[in-house]
Amino acid sequence: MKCRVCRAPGVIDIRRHNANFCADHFLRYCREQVARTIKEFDMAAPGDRLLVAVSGGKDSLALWDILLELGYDVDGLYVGLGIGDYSDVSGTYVQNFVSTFLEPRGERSTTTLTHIDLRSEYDYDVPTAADATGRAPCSACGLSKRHLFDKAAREGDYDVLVTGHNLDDEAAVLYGNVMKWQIDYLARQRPVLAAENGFPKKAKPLVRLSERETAAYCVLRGIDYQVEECPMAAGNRHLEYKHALAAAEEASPGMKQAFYFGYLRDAAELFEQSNDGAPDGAPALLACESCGSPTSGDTNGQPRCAFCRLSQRAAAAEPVPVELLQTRRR
Ligand code: Q46
Ligand code: ZN
Ligand code: ZN
Repeated sequence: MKCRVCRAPGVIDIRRHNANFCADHFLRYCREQVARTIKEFDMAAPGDRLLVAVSGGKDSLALWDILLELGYDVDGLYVGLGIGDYSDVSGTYVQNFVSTFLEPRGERSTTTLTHIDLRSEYDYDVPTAADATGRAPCSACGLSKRHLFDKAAREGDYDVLVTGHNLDDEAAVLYGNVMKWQIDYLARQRPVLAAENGFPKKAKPLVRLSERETAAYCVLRGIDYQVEECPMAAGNRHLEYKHALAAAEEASPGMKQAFYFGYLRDAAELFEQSNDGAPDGAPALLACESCGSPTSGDTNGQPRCAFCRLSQRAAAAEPVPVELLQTRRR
C-alpha cells in the first residue's frame, strides 16, 4: 500500500476514493477536503470570526485544529453537560488540547476557549433536565446546546458557528429523515444555514470526512480525545442509522458520500421549495421575555423560549445523577 501522491508507504486507505496516503499527505488531504467544503458551500469568508463548538471528541478537536491550520480566526466553545464522568473526562480533553497542543504552538494569543458549565451557571444538568421534563436525554441535551451555542455566537459577535458533524453523522441524519419523510427537516438539511431571525450562520465543514478519517487525523496529529460513547446515547436511533449505513458502505464503498452529496445536489432544493410553499409557514418569532432569544414559544401569552422553560423546570428539580436516570429509564 503506497501513498497515492508520493509513493511512500501508506498509513491509511480511503476505500471510497480508492486511495492510500502517507501521514503527511493524509493530513493534507483532510485540510483540503475542509477547505474545499468551506469554499463550495460559502461557509466562511476571509477575515470572518468563527466559533467552533467542541465536545472533547475527535471531530470537533480535529475541526478546530484544521481551521487553525487553514488560517482561520477561530475560537472554541465547550459546554459541560453534567453527564457524570463522561462530561468530566470530555472537558479534560478539551483543556488538554488547549494547554498541551495549542499553546506550545504559539496560538494562544489568537484562539480562546469559552467554557460554560450547565450545573454551575444554569443550576441543572442534562440527566436532571431529562428526568424533570420527561424528554429523551438527547433532546434535552440538544436543546440546551443549540441555545447556548447560538447565544455565545450572537453575544461574541461571531460570523459563523461551526460544528464537527462529519459525513457519517450527516448521512445518518439524512437517512433518518428520509425513512420518516420529515419534510421540514429535509428542507433544512444543508451543511450551511444562513443567519436569520437572530440565529447565527451555521456551518459543518467536516461533511467530506468520515469519522474514521477524523479519528486518524487526531492520531496522526497527536490529539488525544474522548473515545467513550456518551452513556445517554444508548437506544438513540441515530446510532442504528449509522450501523445500517456502515453495512451499505462496507458492501459498496462510496455509498454514503453518494447518498449525502447526491441529496444536496439533486434533491435538497426540491424540499426547500416545497417547504417554502407550506400553507402554515413558519410562525413569527418574538424575543423571549426571560433571555431575549428569538422564539415562537409561549407561556401564558408571554414569549418564552424552550430553553428557558426547560432550564427553569430542571433547576427546580432535585439533581438526578446519570446512573439513577438510566435505572429509571429501563
Ligand atoms: S452528548 Fe447529549 Fe450527545 Fe450524549 S446526551 Fe445525547 S446529544 S449522546 S452528541
Ligand atoms: Zn505521501
Ligand atoms: Zn429564553
